[in-house]
Amino acid sequence: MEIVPDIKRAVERIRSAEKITVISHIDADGIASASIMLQAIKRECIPVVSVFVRQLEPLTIQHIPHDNSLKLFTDLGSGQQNLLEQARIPPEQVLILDHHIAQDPPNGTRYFQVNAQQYGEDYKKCSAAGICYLVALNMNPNNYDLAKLSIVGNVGDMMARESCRLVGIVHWIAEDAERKGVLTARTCLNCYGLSTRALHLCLSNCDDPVIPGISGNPQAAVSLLCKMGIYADEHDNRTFEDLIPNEVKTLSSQITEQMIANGEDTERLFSEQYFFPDEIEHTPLRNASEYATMLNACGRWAIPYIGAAVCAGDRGANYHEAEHMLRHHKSIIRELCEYILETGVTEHSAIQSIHTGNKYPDTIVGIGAGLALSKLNRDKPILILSEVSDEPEIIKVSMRTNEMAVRRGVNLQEALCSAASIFGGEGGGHNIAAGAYIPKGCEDDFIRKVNELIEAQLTAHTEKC
Ligand SMILES: [Mn+2]
Repeated sequence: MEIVPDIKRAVERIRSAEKITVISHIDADGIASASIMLQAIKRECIPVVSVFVRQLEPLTIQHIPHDNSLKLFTDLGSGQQNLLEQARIPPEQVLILDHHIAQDPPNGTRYFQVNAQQYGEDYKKCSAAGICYLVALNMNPNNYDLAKLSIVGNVGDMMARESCRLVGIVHWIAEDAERKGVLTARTCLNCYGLSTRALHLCLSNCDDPVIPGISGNPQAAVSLLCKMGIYADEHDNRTFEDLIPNEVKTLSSQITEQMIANGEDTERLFSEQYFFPDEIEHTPLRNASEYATMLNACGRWAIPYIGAAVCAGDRGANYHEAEHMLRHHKSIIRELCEYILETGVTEHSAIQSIHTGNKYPDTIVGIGAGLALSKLNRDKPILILSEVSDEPEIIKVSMRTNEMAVRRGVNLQEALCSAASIFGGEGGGHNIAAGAYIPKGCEDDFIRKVNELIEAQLTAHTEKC
């Protein structure tokens, strides 16, 4: 399939609309996608309203207005066309910009969608915010400033994770944006918090890859930085972004040497990171990955609109609210991580599991699981069960693993999808991070099944090699 004619058709549909409702998902990619479209549409002077939903399901579909507006679905819709059909939304009132696996509706209604998965290899790692940006750019070349949000959405959806950089069409978007002065791409150590975290915390939190002697040991990181003269003393708290190129070089070669001396692979030690020169230094808006966390914090704590306001340029009240939410988000995740480590996990042959009951919102258990995993047995993927507020009959399952396990054949998305379907639930996600909803009561059998499936994945991979 060709993307250019599809994008042109999407643009026409937007231009000919009298009013538009943008319906989007609440994660960073969803918020970024909606913001790109909202801004591009407002610039065309077409009236537009925005609706955010946690998931498109029979209940949330009621939030979509019954009017003649164009329903523009971003970062969702492709997989829920059955619901659109059921709600009798006419196809001429629908436009879907998505990258999730599409499912045809049972009665064969043809909804028009630009879905990244339809256009071959270059678009495989392109999130909804990537597709939305291509549409916006086609509406008006002056929309190039929205490339920033497109990169935030893609990074938020982990599109840069596997290759330690964005790839395909999204890498082109980043290069083009760099030429236009919207962003700066820099090769950095593959850590999180490059703009806001003290460098020693950045390094000691690094778990992909694990840096021998440094990961999990902030004090050792301080000593190393002092020894190298990058920190003036042990109370220093410069960030990675504060370093001058020469310091980056020295630090990089020092850590590389340390990895090699310990027989560790250095392949994932560096990654391309995307900085936004127009944002204030030392704020989370300064690079794509921290910006995405801020949007995720807003979405997961039920204030996606605040995130969208920040995307639209608000640096006043809404930004302060988002900052507050980000701090809250991080502290609850830290608490959850400690809870997991203190309570301890149950080890199975191929995975480890824990049930957090109703102690933490199901929207963040996955993130906490990922963080806890770096301090647990890294060889075994972690599976966390949690109750879902307002849905007493449903259990949320979150799983996390690391690149190492993925290379050994682990695919969490496959395991959760097939296990969930056995128990009448539903799963989704990526090979490295996935989730599922299952009916309450089958938890133990479900864990046993997932363990079996992961074991089989590892065996199949060993036999292939
Ligand atoms: Mn997405």
